[in-house]
Amino acid sequence: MTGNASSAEASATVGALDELRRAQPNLRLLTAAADLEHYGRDWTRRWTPAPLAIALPATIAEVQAIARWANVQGIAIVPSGGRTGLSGGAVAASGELVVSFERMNRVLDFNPVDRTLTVQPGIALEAVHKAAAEYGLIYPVDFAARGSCSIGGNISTNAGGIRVIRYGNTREWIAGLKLVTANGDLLELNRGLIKNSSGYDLRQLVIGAEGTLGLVVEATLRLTDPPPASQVMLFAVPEMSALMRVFAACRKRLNLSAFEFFTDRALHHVLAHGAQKPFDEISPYYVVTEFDAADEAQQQAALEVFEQCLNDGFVNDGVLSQSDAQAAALWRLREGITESLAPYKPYKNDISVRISAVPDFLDEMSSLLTREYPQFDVVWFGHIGDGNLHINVLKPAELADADFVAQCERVTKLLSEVLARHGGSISAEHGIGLVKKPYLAGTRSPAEIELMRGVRRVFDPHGLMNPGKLFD
Ligand code: 2HG
Ligand code: ZN
Repeated sequence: MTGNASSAEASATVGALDELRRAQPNLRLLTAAADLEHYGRDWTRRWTPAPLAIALPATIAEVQAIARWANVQGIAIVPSGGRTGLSGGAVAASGELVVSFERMNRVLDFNPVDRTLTVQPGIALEAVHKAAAEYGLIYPVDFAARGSCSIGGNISTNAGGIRVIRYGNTREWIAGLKLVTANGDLLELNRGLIKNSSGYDLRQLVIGAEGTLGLVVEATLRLTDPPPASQVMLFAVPEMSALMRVFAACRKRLNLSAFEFFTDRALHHVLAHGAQKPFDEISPYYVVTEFDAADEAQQQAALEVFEQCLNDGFVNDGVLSQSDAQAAALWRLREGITESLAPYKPYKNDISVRISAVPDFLDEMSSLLTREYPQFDVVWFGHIGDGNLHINVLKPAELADADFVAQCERVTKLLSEVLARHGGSISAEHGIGLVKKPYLAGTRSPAEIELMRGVRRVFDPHGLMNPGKLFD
């Protein structure tokens, strides 16, 4: 493109923004460089933010007006929640309008009969937890970014987290959605119904669509009873092949709500970041599991599982929480990993296979990573009880970002082939966004991708809703 053409384009988009200002005088719009930078990126730090502007609507009517304006002007929209995403789904690097839901962050309604909480999309997950607790109930989806991530973003990636083995993903807990489509229409999807056998479930299509089918402007969340009192146990595990054996032993006797693992490298970083050392000896693997422990029989069962695993050689050591504070300290070892690795600009994989495929997949993955990454610190952890593993490859300080990413992408290509052989997915819970887009074809068939594109075209014929995410 010539300099003239791009400057003509720039003044056209500035004109378009003036048009939006005139049409919506109360709409808050930000254009300062620091705001463009702040709202134009997520936790992936790979792209240089370059949005046109940031809109902070306060009402659904404003969101509709924005969508109509964007449709007429041909301007792309990037929806923005807590921007804690790890796949680049909220990155605005090409003159888009970022629509931040930061001001739409309230609880709108609690219905005690339906046991639902209706919220605006910008509310943080932790605020949802607190609101549910005020009514003696829980919203059970939970993960480390709870304080910063927003429900709108959770819905857009079908977020999972640490209690999926008991409660499932976000998808299971969305009773209804309001969606503003690309042409500014407002759809009310499923309206909180438990039973609704009336054709395609558009609500479920929107969950996990990463903002490519429209803007989620309200959500009705299902709540449930709080679980019984629980305990947390940390195991030191001597070898990889024992991990799923420990899982089987725990699952047989205990009512599990979480089963997570991490490696010695993860422990190393989390300890360096201030966590407390759990055992004197270092083991190659660790498991954190949480289970119901409301009575003595359940607590006794946990001790017996530990003894059995010790006798079978599946674990070397263990610690059982005796208080909420101890449980929180054990959880910190797992939940603090991402933050402890952040200074190393890690390259991330978030992959899944069926639970039954985990042992064979782990074997193959482990040889691949050992062979292909001899030069890097590679940290594994994740939700192994539901088949979801996180791999973080740490960037050596002296290596240029682009070289590092290129090396990791070559290995991810190989990893996606291993995943395809084991029937797995290149994105378990973080979404495809920009980061995983090149590997989508390893997880979804050409026919599926074609149908997905077709759905996208129906919802958004001009391709203005979070373009470039999921697929080109
Ligand atoms: C977690 O399970 C998150 O802690 C983040 O999904 C994973 O940082 C990661 O790779
Ligand atoms: Zn995770």
